[in-house]
Amino acid sequence: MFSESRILCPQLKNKVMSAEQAAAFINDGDTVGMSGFTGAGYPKALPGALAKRAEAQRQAGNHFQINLWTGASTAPELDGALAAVDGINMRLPFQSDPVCRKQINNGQMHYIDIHLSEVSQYAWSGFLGKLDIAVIEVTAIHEDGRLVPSSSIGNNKTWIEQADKIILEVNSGQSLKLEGMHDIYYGTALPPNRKPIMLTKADDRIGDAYFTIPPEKLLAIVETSAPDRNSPFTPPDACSRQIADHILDFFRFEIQKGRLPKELLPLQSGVGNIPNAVLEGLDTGGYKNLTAYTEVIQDGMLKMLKSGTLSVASATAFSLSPTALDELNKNMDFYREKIILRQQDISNHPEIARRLGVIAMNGLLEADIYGNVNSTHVMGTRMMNGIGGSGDFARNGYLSIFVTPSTAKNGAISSIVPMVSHVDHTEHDVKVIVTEQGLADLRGLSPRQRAKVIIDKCAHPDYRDRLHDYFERACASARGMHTPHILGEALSWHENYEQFGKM
Ligand code: 0RQ
Repeated sequence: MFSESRILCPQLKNKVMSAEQAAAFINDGDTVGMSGFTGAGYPKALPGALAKRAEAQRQAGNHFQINLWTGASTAPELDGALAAVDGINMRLPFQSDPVCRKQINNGQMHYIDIHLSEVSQYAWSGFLGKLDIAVIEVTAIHEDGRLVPSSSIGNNKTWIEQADKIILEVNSGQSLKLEGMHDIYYGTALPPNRKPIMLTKADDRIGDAYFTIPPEKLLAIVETSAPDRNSPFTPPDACSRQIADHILDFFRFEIQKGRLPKELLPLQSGVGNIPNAVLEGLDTGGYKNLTAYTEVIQDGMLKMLKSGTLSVASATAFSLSPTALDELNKNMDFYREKIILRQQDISNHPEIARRLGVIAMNGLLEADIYGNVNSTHVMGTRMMNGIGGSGDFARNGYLSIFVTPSTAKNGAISSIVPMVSHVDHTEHDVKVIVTEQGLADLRGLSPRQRAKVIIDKCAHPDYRDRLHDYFERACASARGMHTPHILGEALSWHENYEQFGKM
């Protein structure tokens, strides 16, 4: 059907132009909602052309910055290219780009770090101001104007509906067989008009496979063929495997106790070494027919789908290595039956995470002895990436598991501290903490009980005595025995590491 062209709609076809011509529609001060989630489905050509435009404007003595909204992190061609020319005034809701990070921490770029499930509600409610232009990558355009989404959905539905004008990138590098994998739900509303979301299993389909746009909003179509970011996959190291083993033991124990079914509950997994090691462990652990209700499908989940360990994976985006992408593309007919891509306000929806009883597994920078978790701020002030979807799942899931090596920077920093220097996940949301040293199950424990378990099970032996000593002196100070602290000392713990925190 798309053998000649990926754009079959005659009415839209006459809007095809170069990325440079399309970039000319975007002006200083505009707020631009772009597609893209964890390096998948972001526009490939327009951001570079826009960066050139920003630079040229700057050379001519004109100010040129945009406010940039996306689904989550993107790629050097988008975040990196625009940040390099100081082209971003305000960024939201998540990034992991080194150039952006530097500017955010220099105070050059504003950044709103926000729960990924809430972004569309913020946009719909008008809290973020007006969205001028949406720039969305799609796979193809049907004759009747229906858009086949790309390798991520993210906030695309919201951007298309909210933006005054739209620019599309039609990427012929994306597999046409993505068609049918998407499930765009059109029933969302703002309070007081919300209805229950009738999704009761990870593989329920509740929407349509396509986006549509009002033709009068379309400014331009840019044709591209470049691949997604597709970072190579680092195989799990010894530390990740130890963490994975603790989690696998824990799952076995919970099944034995009758607190988890033998198919577990839908898995949510952050991206990276440790989550992938857990997925690999599950894949060789004799499990069958597990499900995933998560944000991102990474290499480990694809392998589990292939082996039958996982029967279905619901997400909003892919985050694959080149090898895994090749596997996906070669066997798309098989995977299309088992993968559903949803918009992020549904993939991360609190109502659904709570109903399905998601098992949330995410990374952290530091946890304190009472179970509060810092996922975002090095030394309490410097932004690493952002909270992403971790809060959506951690607070609302059945189990919230946080994973980390017990030390950072070759042992110079303890990941377990007396008091976190910034809180993303409070003691009320954190149920299990795991390091290579062991697993602390915090459910049913008071703060003082939690402190002992976290220090004994999770802290590195080099820091255990110091943490116990702190805890005992805090208890002896008797300033308050519910959550004992010596406040000045708790915070000065981080100052000792200041030299390691420069990013
Ligand atoms: O830096 O590589 O320069 O040494 O932080 O740490 O151990 O490699 O772990 O890659 O899994 O990232 C929390 C950042 C962990 C991530 C975080 C340094 C450490 C290293 C990375 P170097 P690791 P990971 C799904 C859910 C929030 C978003 C989220 C994250 C670097 O998991 O961004 O969960 N989470 N989203 O050396 C100083 C400490 C440190 C430290 C680690 N205490 N102090 N530096 N580091 N601990 C995805 C989405 O939502 C889209």
